Amino acid sequence: MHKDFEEDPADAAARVLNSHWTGRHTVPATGLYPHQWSWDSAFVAIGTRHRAPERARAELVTLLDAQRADGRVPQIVYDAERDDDYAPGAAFWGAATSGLVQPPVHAWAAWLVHRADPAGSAREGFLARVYPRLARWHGYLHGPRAGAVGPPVAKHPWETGTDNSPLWDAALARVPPEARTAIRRPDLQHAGTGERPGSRDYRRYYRLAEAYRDAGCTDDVPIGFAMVCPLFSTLLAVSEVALARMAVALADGGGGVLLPDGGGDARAGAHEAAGAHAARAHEAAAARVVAALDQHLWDEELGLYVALDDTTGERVRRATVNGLVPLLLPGLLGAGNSRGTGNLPGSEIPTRRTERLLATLAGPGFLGGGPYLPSTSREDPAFDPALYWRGPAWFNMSWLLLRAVQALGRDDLAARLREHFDVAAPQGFPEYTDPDTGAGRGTRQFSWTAALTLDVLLSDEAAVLPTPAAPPV
Ligand code: 9WN
Repeated sequence: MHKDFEEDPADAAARVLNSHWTGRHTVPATGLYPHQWSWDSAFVAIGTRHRAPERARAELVTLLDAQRADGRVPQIVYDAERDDDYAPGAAFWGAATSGLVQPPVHAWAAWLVHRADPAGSAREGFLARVYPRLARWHGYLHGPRAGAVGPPVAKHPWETGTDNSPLWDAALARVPPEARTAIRRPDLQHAGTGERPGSRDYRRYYRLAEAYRDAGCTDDVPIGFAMVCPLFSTLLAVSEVALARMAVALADGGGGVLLPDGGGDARAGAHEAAGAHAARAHEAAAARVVAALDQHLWDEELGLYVALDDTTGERVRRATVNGLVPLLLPGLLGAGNSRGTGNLPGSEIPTRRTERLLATLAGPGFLGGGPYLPSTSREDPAFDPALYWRGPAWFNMSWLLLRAVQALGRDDLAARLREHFDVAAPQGFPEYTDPDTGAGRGTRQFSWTAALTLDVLLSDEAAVLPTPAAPPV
């Protein structure tokens, strides 16, 4: 008998993404997650840009088409035909989209998508279409969602993207495990019970979601859960700098979005000034987030960033991968911001902590304790190698840290993080893996696993936010 020949991993990844493309967006997984998810679409676009940049642009535009009037970009855009296949669905929210949000990785993704095909992007007016909407999205986060110390709060564990991380345990324990909605668990048909949050967690998730929905999804009524997360804040800072890059590119290209009556050579100087002005505002917003993160979320003993409970004012001293993601910030310091100084204002502070964070990443809780990067430190009492965000290695986290250490020139750590992607294709692109054995867990054919594998295979850019090599088209 002849052995099947192996498919090229990039082709295998593309096949997953092609089969999940609905014509407007990519579902994270056909069974478990049959709608469009917010941050999944950003990661998907980052991978898709290499093979189908027009589809990567469409992915982000579809998501932004679902933006709510107050600027929020919804956690889920529901497919009406599949409303029974995932819970809670559109019927729960009484709307076509979830009232919650997810981490703001979108502007960063949009900039990478633009850079992959500047000519196609210019032809479609991609930046001009997405920039104002992304700026309004960030405006929502800096406005109604601002926590007491500045950076936005997550009002539900689902908003953090890392749903059952131990970072949320104490705050969630204050939520009564009683919901009015009858809870269905279609998710358990697609993943093992030992790999998904338990029913007590779910009762609390629903209780919180009901409270938020019943308050009209406004942010003036406290619902008892408001957390500042180092992962969420870092992605916002990176995305703000991406908006700064976009503002400059738009100004150079005519600036129609930046000035109401844009276009025309006579106004070129005004466009440039408007671009530089907008870019400075985005960089200042990023710097404020970074400074607050550094002042309020750093944990000297754990050697990483932790979460802050906005309700009690207390830091949540748990070691998770979320607290290592700020390693992306020093990589933003490269030359090329709008001031041309090579410094994001105020960002000397995290640079001081870079070595310590790198040591924690390489230490026994994370890469020093086993081959793959766990979502929760191996030294945390809640560590469980099979349970969702309490230990398993997730590919988006390996990717974020890979890009961070590459930008810092740490090839040794980059090589370690890249190994995670070697086990993706042979196992059918699992949602996450055991951090010790690499065995696949959760659902299979998971879109962001495929997309980020593709990105790692096809791009080795050692910059968190590449700047235009040539003037933008
Ligand atoms: C709730 C879709 C999403 C990801 C999240 C991941 C998981 C949903 C769930 O799946 O969350 O949003 O039902 O568990 O935690 O990060 O966006 O892939």
